Parts: sequence; C-alpha cells; structure tokens
Amino acid sequence: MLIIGERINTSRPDIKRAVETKDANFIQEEVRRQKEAGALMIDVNSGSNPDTEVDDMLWLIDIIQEAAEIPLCIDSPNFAVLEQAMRSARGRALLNSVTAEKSRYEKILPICKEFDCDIICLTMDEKGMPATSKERFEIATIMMEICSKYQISKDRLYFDPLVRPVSSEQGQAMEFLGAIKMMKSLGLKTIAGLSNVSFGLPKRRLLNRTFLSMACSYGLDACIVDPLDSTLMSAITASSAILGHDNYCKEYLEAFRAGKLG
Ligand code: THG
Repeated sequence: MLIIGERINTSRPDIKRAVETKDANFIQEEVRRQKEAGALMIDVNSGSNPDTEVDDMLWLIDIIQEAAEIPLCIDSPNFAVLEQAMRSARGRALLNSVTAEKSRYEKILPICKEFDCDIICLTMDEKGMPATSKERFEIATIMMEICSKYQISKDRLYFDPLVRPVSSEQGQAMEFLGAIKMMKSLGLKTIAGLSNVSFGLPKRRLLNRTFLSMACSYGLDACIVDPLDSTLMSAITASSAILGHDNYCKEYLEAFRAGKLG
C-alpha cells in the first residue's frame, strides 16, 4: 500500500497558521513525524487561501525538501499551482489531480507529459461527482482514453473514485468499493482519501480505519491518510497480512516488535 501523509494541508488550522507565520520548523516537524510513522509520500495542499496558493505551495515545497528526502504529492485543482510546483519538486512528484473536465485536463495533462509524472485522476466530469460505481468506472475508462491521446500510459494513472460521507448517503461507501473492484478488474491503479467517509459522525477514526480495511480487500493501491493515526496504520498492516500480501507475516511481526501495532 502506498501511504501518502495528508497532514500538510492548510485546511488544518495548525498548518494554516504555520504557513501564515512562516513557521518552517512546525511544518518540517510534521513532515518528519509522518515519514517516521510510515508515510512513503507527503501530500501538500495550500488551497485554503486561493490568493496566496502558489506562493504558499512553493514555500512549503522548499522547506519540506529541506527537512526530508521523500517524494511529494502536489494537491491542487489549480493548473498554475500544479505547474509551478512540479518545477520545484525534486525527484518525481505525484500530481493530484486531474478530472474528466475538458477545461482541466487540456491544461494539466501536458504538464504530466512534460514532467513524466504519475497522476491522480478523480472520477468526475462536467456533470459533477457520479453516484454509482458503474458511472465512476465509465469516467475512469474515458480518462484512460483521453490520457492515451496525450501518450500518457495507464501505468502512470491512479484512479480516485471519490469517497463521500456515509452520514448523508448510506449507499455511497459500497458504490465506492464497487468502483474499486471494477477498476482493479481492468488492471488500473486506485487511490483514495478515506477520511471523507466519516464526515459528520463521532469516532471518525473508527469509521476511517474500518473503511480502509474494507477498501484494502477490494484492492486499493494507495491512500491519502493521517499516518500518525496508529490504529489506522495497524489496520493497514493487519489487512495486508490477512490478504496474503505479507509473506510469513514478516511486516506484521516487525511492526509488533517495534511497538507499532495499536
Ligand atoms: N482525494 C485526493 N486528494 C485529496 C482527497 C481525496 N486531498 C485532500 C483530501 N482528500 C485528503 N487530505 C485530508 C487532509 C486533512 C483532513 C482530511 C483529508 C482532515 N483532517 C482533520 C484534522 O486534521 O483536523 C480531521 C482528521 C481526522 O479526524 O482524522 O479532515 O479524497 N486525490
């Protein structure tokens, strides 16, 4: 499982404050903690203030790269932010994200081609976010065709069927999982930010980790999560053992010995 740390996001008040006061130490500590907890990549989102999004993103990238050797997941709907961020990112960043909306992919896919990077495709189009697994899957196949016109191979793509809160629409979590299953049957890579599932409910972490375990069994390849949630990280390790992805349960046992199973 590719674990992407979600904490560097200006929608979180502590991060917003650190960006406004240019508190580099705070950000760098958050990066080191996520890496230490098992994040393999760091998501960076500075979208809470659109007026300063580009500058904030470039500042964040600089100080994150000063703190740790870890690939970045550049998280913005804004093409100008994505382009400038890709220029500053060391190594190969993951571009988060593009959709099947023409006005967006026309600008963003050429950047992916230029930087030869992996890219997250959100399964939404001009009509918005689809409700069923079938519609999500259909948008994914359309996006695959669009990307192939830009000579971007499907191995570069991670499809995100978009998690919606179970509190407002009870069928949606299963529609999401059904979409993962259909995508995996075509050999596509899948990704999700899980924590939307628990929006509006108490004990969010219980829902997040239960949903993540279920998504693992449907073949989810990557997730954007809080790696400091040790019970969630433990659920990933346990799921991997149960699914037969962990030979001799080596990683499970190592996590246990390191005192990491919560
Ligand atoms: N798909 C893709 N990118 C994404 C998302 C997605 N990027 C943004 C988001 N969703 C994933 N990132 C976050 C970052 C922070 C929070 C949720 C998702 C968040 N944090 C709360 C906090 O820190 O206060 C609470 C977390 C908790 O209760 O555990 O809400 O879906 N491609």
